[in-house]
Amino acid sequence: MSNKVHTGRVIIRFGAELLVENPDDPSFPVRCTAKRKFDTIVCGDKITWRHNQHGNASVIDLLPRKNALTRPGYRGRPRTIAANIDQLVIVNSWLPETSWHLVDRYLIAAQQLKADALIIMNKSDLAKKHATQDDWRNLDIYREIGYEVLEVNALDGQGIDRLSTLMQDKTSIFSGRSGVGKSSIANQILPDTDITVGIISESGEGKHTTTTATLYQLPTGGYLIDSPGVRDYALGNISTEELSKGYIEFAPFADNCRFNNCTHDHEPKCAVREAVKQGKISKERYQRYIEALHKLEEG
Ligand SMILES: Nc1nc2c(ncn2[C@@H]2O[C@H](COP(=O)(O)OP(=O)(O)OP(=O)(O)O)[C@@H](O)[C@H]2O)c(=O)[nH]1
Ligand SMILES: [Mg+2]
Ligand SMILES: [Zn+2]
Repeated sequence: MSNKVHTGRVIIRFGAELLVENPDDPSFPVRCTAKRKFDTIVCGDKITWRHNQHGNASVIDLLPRKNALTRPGYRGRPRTIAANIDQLVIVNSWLPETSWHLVDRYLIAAQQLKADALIIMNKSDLAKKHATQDDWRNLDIYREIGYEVLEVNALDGQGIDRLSTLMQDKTSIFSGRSGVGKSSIANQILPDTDITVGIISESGEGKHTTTTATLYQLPTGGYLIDSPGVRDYALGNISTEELSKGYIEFAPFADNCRFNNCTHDHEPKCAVREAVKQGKISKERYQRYIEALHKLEEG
């Protein structure tokens, strides 16, 4: 075995073992063992590695990250899910129903990661039965403030071409609740891949089928990371400033607030609140922002 140093991205991590891209033979990723000091390496990381005398491979180094998506884990400790993300694909469905708070939280996360964000409404075949006026209104609000909202059907392929185009040459991570169809959509985008898909219960709840974030190379260039479904995506440790920056439609008004550290809550002469009054910012989004702000302030 040559002693050459290779560079590759981490496909999946299980314990001390990593499956890593092999530039010499892309269809055969290599298994690498990682020392304790590399415990922080996650799916999507770029690393250097080499074959060793025993026929296996080991990690030499972790290369600098652009960013990393973390989730509050058990006991409140943040858990890193994946690294080097260009685009957060927020996957929702009509059943299980969508939490707009959760969508907002992912948009805040995207802003923090300096990543693009894309909102997917999957299971369009179930819209007739499950969609409410409120749901359509919320989707329109996201469109109005500049996000792309895609209606998708992972069973018949509706919306998949557009999604593929938007994913080209980027690393996109699929995030959202369990059972919304992240892996089903990934299967549509990756025709040669067969990711396990789960069932949902009568009540619409997913069964947490995907358990580990996994990186897939896209035939058209770029990468897709399929990730495990979340129950809730708490905000974690962010400042009130970071929170308000996640509501991108506030930005054009926030400069005109009387106080430059205005939280747009009860401060006098708040230009954001004024914009809400005048219908220039949606009441729904503002209301969710205030709820999130109070939650943050409670600690
Ligand atoms: N009716 C309908 N069902 C769908 C659609 N897309 C996915 N499903 C079904 O939804 C269920 C859950 O799909 P998955 O792809 O496993 O969902 P997931 O988001 O990956 O779930 P986790 O891995 O648990 O996070 C499966 O039974 C799919 O067949 C769709 O467009 N329409
Ligand atoms: Mg899945
Ligand atoms: Zn303000």
